[in-house]
Amino acid sequence: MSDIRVLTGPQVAEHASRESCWIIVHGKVYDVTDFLDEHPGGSKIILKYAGKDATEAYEPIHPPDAITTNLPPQKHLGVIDASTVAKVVKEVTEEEKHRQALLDARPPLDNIINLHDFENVAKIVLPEKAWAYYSSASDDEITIRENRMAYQRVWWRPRILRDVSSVDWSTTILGQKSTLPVYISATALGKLGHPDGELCLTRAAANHGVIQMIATLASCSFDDIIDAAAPGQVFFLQLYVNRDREITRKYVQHAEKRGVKGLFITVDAPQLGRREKDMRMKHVDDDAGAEVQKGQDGVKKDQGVARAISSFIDPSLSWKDIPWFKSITKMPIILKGIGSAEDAVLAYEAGVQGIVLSNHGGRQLDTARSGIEVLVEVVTALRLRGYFPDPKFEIYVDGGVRRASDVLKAIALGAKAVGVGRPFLYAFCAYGQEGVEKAIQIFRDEFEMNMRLLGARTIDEVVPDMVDASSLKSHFVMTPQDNLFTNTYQPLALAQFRNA
Ligand code: PPY
Repeated sequence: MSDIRVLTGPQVAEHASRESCWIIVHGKVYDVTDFLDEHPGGSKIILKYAGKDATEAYEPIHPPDAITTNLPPQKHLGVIDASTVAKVVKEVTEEEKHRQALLDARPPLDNIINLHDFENVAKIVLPEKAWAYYSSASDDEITIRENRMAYQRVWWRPRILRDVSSVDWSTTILGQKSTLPVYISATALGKLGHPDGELCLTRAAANHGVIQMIATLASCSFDDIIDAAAPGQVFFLQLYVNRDREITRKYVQHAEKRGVKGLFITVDAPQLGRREKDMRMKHVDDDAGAEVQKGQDGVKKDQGVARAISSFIDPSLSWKDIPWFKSITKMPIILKGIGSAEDAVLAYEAGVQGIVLSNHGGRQLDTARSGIEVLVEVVTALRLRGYFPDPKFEIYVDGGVRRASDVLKAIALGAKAVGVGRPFLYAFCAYGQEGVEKAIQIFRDEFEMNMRLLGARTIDEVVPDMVDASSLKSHFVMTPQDNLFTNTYQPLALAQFRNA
């Protein structure tokens, strides 16, 4: 190992310009000069750290191995002699002090009794930019709100006198045991909201037999998450398909080798939706925030967001690629982001093992319908062709789920399980691992109550006759207002005048 070059702080500091730009990340020195214009977050943010240690800015936003996989080996210059780098005494900003005070004043976890409570605490304690990135949805945010409302257009037809002294809501998902008919869906950039990031999910899931879907764009590296797993803990992987299929092949095969039990390929994001809350944040402070969504220099910001994102996700992905995925992995393949019966039929005929009826938490195509509404037409179309029910093809739904009763409605209508993303994310942003455990406990309590009141002792007894979904397609029916949701929902803002 004697050929590892050791560099000093002053040596790195000499390369602090666009012409020659070195940065330090996790104790290693990289020459990123040629990468400046390729960086999905734009060159400006890298130049801010030119000649310096960028670890703190890098960490919440990138998986630890992002830099090593993106830069050719000759740009890995060596390690830094830590004694030669001046210790940066981090100034605690007023905003940070205020945030700390808010964190200290959080409601005790015992007072958290539903999933909306987590969202409300997260909204208050998260750094503004993290909240903007997590909570934002596309365009007018119609779909994110519809996701919630759609569940309220499905009404119960309960059964009585069925001896519900014992009820069991455990199930299997892709043949894997799960204590809940719910899996933790992928959300990105967990360290923006909590220093331990997605590991909070991993540890909580381990303690409660819940399956975690690991996001391609998690802040924690895939291996850090798997290394933290309990023996036998089950994971799925959410995949953004890279333009460079070799990178994708290696990533998928590595995941399979490490025991991942299902590959959820995201198919609804050939380009990232325009999320205005997140975009506005960049205009408030151009040098911070969810870097992944920033424009390249010289590119109009609203264009730049999408362009930057499209730079690593392959928009040419098509049905023709499915056989290739089947050839590189034996993991079950699930298409995540189906929004119509036509595509559900194509997915079945393509021989994948499942689909997620999802609109990406309202973050992609605005006014796309909710997963629960799409479920009804999908089941009808599949049944017509003799494709449903089929134990080898599972249907999942995600988006807007805040109650066990939402989950049970999806199951009654034909879903095998339901994905829950933001509520678990908000739970760990607000309370770390303990928050996630509490969220799981809340689900358990709600499942117990709802199944008893519904007259269903097992998940198999949650059947279509138990729901009246006749209003689901009527987007204008009146329902009582959902105050918890409405009170946590933050309306979109308009552009502000300077100095206003
Ligand atoms: C999302 O933000 O909706 C994602 O799916 C994650 C993401 C993050 C950054 C770039 C592309 C996708």
